[in-house]
Amino acid sequence: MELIEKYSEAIKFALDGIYPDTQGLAEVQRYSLLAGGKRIRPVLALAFCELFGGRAEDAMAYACAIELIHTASLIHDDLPCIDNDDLRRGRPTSHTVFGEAAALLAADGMFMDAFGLLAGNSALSPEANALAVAILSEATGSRGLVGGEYLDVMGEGRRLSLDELRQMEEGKTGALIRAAACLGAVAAGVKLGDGRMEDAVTYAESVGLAFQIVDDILDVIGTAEDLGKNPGSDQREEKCTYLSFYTVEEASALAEELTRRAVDAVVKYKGGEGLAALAEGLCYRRK
Ligand code: GRG
Repeated sequence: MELIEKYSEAIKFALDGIYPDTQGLAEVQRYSLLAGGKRIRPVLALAFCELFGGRAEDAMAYACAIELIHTASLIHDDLPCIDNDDLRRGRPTSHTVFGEAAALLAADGMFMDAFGLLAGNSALSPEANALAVAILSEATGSRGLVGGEYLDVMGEGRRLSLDELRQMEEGKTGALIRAAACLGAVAAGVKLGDGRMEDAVTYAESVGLAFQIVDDILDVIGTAEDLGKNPGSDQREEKCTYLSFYTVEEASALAEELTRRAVDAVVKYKGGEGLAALAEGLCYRRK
């Protein structure tokens, strides 16, 4: 996954500068934000910006904003009132180290700081920043990440239909991946309705769904060492996943088909092979 290698140092450097203090609330935020993770969402933002002729550094504030929201959502997800997990990104979860109140507030701060980064991106126009805020707000709020998570929590122990599962996953996982690609396009000056935006959306929706299917598979066949979190949580929490509808083989074939769709959306662009390889790498990942 060369694209991850290409951008990860610059992303790490930029994330490191967001909370420069090493004490108090900033210490709690840095603990999770700098714990690693694959950085797929910020990589997508930077890569789509470059694919469409923009400069990656102009999209960096957008890329960091998405990673802030993603990390905040993981902190909340691990809390006792939601998934009650004690391992994340290969480390004890935030609330097990700092306590529930500190973890909750650290994530709340990151959630709001993300929008400040978007609105204050001096590399881009106020119009681009306003569009970025609208896109990320939609992806994060009640019709996106938070709405999907609500359906997930409420669906525990209940058999969902395939449509309900798709709706939940589109919010929980797909929305932020889609927003990452769209914000990269916005940073390159691409407007809504432009064919390039549609290709970014096709790529991201296909990758997002394939990503979640593979996530469900890894939760069954992966190891804590590879994943950096405890596998088997879906079964423990009686969650409905794609493996409630498909065998591992069928689910893998579906993820491969979606990946082909994603590849088709970007290979027609000069430089699109990096994003194509990323889609394939994510489909065959082990963590
Ligand atoms: C506070 C913004 C905010 C949201 C609260 C708790 C919640 C609502 C949402 C949680 C949604 C959730 C846990 C979705 C899971 C998405 C997913 C597949 C995560 C794993 O992503 P990776 O593999 O993780 O990219 P790394 O660690 O590599 O970044």
